[in-house]
Amino acid sequence: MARLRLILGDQLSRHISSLSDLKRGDVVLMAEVADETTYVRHHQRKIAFLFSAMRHFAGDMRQAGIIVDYVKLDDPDNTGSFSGELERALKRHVVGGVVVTEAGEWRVQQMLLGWQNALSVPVEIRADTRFLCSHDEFAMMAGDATGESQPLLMEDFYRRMRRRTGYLMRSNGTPEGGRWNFDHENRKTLPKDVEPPERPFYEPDEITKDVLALVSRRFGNHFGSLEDFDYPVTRRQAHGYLRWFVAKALPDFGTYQDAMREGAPLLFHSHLSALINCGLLDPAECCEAAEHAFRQGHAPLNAAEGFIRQIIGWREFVRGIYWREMPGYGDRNALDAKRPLPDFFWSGETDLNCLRQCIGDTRRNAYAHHIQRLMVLGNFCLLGGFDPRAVQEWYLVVYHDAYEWVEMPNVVGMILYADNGLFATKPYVASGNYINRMSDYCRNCRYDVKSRSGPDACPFNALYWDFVARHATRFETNPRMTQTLSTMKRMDAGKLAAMRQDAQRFLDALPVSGDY
Ligand code: FAD
Ligand code: DLZ
Ligand code: SF4
Repeated sequence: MARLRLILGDQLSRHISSLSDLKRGDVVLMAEVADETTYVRHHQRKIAFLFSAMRHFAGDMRQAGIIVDYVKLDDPDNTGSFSGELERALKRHVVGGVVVTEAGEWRVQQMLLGWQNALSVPVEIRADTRFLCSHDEFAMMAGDATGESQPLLMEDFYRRMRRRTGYLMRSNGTPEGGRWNFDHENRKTLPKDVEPPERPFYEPDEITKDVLALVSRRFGNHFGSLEDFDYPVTRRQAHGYLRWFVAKALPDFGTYQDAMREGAPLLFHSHLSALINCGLLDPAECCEAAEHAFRQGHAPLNAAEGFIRQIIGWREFVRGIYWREMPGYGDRNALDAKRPLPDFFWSGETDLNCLRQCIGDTRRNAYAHHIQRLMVLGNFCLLGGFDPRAVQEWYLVVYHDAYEWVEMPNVVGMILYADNGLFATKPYVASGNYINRMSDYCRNCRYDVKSRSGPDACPFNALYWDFVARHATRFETNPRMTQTLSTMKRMDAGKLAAMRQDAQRFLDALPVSGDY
């Protein structure tokens, strides 16, 4: 008997497990539902991207002769939820069961798990084989089955994944270039005369224009803008963008991976995360393309290795952490951080130029690259002691690639140390000096990055030493913090106290209304 195949908005792949044995007569169900657009008030661009990608994906399937039942957001009978839409669809179609691939987010997975009891048909939930490491394999690596939990180190996980996938491995089982990791070569500042390559853009077609009008009408009061929307929305465009990245940006991706420049939000980054996360690109094909470029001599090893590490290392690793630690991971708050998020995270109106630039890029593009997210925005959130729940919500709202499975570990574990160092071996904190070294932001800032106290001093400096002093006892036994702590101990007590007062004054003066 025919079955109903449910495809969620981040499962836009013809190779997804729920479609693997699609038969004649089966119906593919897709639905734009209000609940998913508002459980957090996503950036307008994220909703537009995903709806357009969903509509194009449905169109491509129909062209291939597949029966697709697609429910639009403004369909008058739309119930607004996955459960409601599934129930309605089961009344429209005579089917013997439902097939769905497991959800990316714990919240939605709980919904899926409840359907078997709630509905009158069998519901088969399949593993998401688009990830390279299964839940069981991750649990095994983490020693969960034996009860001998190991410290979770990304580097160990990554090496295992390299061996298993064979990416950038030599035939004798050793890594290409004799080293696993070329990170030390990937921290160069961007010379003035190096220009990032011009990006291809994808003119909105009629489907995208309809979606942009819908989003503007329904979600025009959400964060961000829709102006100049030109991101890929089809499988063909996404694949073209991957090919462009590998040919034009990958060669310098590694070298300038940590650099930041005002007015250049993408630099040599791939800008592929949203396409990978929604299924239009497969993580394995991205790695294979990068490896191929290296083997053909079109990209250096530090670039190919750096890119592949982000995908088979960090991306798979944080997903493993998420499912291992849920539920409850989002409630962690090891450093007892309580401050509400300042208004400028939404408005972008702040005198701190680095934050203004990164928030501005985020508003315009629903994108900021990793170092902006980690070492400017994340660093500020950790130094300022902002409430982890508020920070999680912000990151989930503002980025077009944001889904809880990837956002949460990056926020809770990587930037906020709220999980007490489950996988971050030290808190990622830095003073203004780091931002000055890796960017040109400080040149156009009203604050003086070299100054440590007083009204014109860069706030990151006072915040940094205030953070170190505030948590000195906790980090005393952390060998990676020894040098920082001994520098603090050698500091003039009066100067440290003045910086700490400046930090307090700065934080207390931040406007907070909670509106966005
Ligand atoms: P590139 O720099 O070109 O990297 C290549 C790919 O590697 C990315 O497309 C992505 O798939 C993967 N990747 C790189 N770093 C990570 C990482 N730390 N975790 C997972 N995957 C990674 N990424 C998301 O996809 N969604 C999120 O919601 C998200 N939230 C983040 C929140 C914080 C606080 C931080 C510090 C990082 C977050 N990241 C998130 C990871 C990373 O910043 C983005 O994946 C990256 O900036 C996307 O841009 P890109 O495609 O140009 O990446
Ligand atoms: C992010 C998102 C949004 C904004 N809207 C929809 C939607 O209307 N329909 C849909 O199927 N998916 C949407 N998504 C993606 C889902 O939130 C995502 O599939 C789940 O979070 C995965 O667990
Ligand atoms: Fe940011 Fe400080 Fe530099 Fe200004 S001076 S851009 S606040 S790091």
